[in-house]
Amino acid sequence: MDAAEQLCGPEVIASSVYRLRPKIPNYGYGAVPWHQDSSYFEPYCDNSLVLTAWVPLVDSNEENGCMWVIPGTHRLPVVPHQLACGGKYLGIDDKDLPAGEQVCCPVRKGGVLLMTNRTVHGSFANHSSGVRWSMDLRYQSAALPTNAAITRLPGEAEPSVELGVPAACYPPDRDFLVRSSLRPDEITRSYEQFRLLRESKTHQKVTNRFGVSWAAPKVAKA
Ligand SMILES: O=C(O)CCC(=O)C(=O)O
Repeated sequence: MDAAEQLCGPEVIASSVYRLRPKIPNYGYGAVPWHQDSSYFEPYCDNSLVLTAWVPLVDSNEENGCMWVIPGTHRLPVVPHQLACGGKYLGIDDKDLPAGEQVCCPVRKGGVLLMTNRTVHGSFANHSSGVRWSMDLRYQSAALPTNAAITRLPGEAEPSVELGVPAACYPPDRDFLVRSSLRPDEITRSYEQFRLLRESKTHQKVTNRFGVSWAAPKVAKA
């Protein structure tokens, strides 16, 4: 959180895009293709920082499918993305993949890898015998579009159809305030507050900038 505050500013919003990932050994869908996180977000937020904190819960390495990055790509615009891995993810085709060294980033349990929303990254299959558990958490300034239930202060983005300002950088789910000196009473602190957030989907779609059609999720039959 201290790192997020240094990079995003003192009023820190936790993005609604947070995941807990069990990467199962030798399971095809465990691999995540090269992408920029902004490909999933509103284009309005491309040029602002949405910080990704990737936190492995076990030692991560090349064998169990740790993260890979292409350094310097955070300075590039968002490149074209397509549906990849059987329609489960957005990914960058080889022809659009930015040039640069592809760097494997082993991170020990308890460490964190920080990336921006434009850093090109991916993670590949787990060939070990254990599950590679990780969390990815995202932070942004409260001055960026957010659907967190907070008082807007002067200079902070307000949703506006006319000005093209979206409700949030990722509108389908609820952001929340996690650090603030200006409105500390509005920080989400309790499990109960968090549970209510999880139940209050906004049903607002993200701009489909790559014109993809997501397949309906498959529900396993009992
Ligand atoms: O945890 C992984 O393997 C991939 C996560 C990822 O690509 C992301 O957080 O954007």
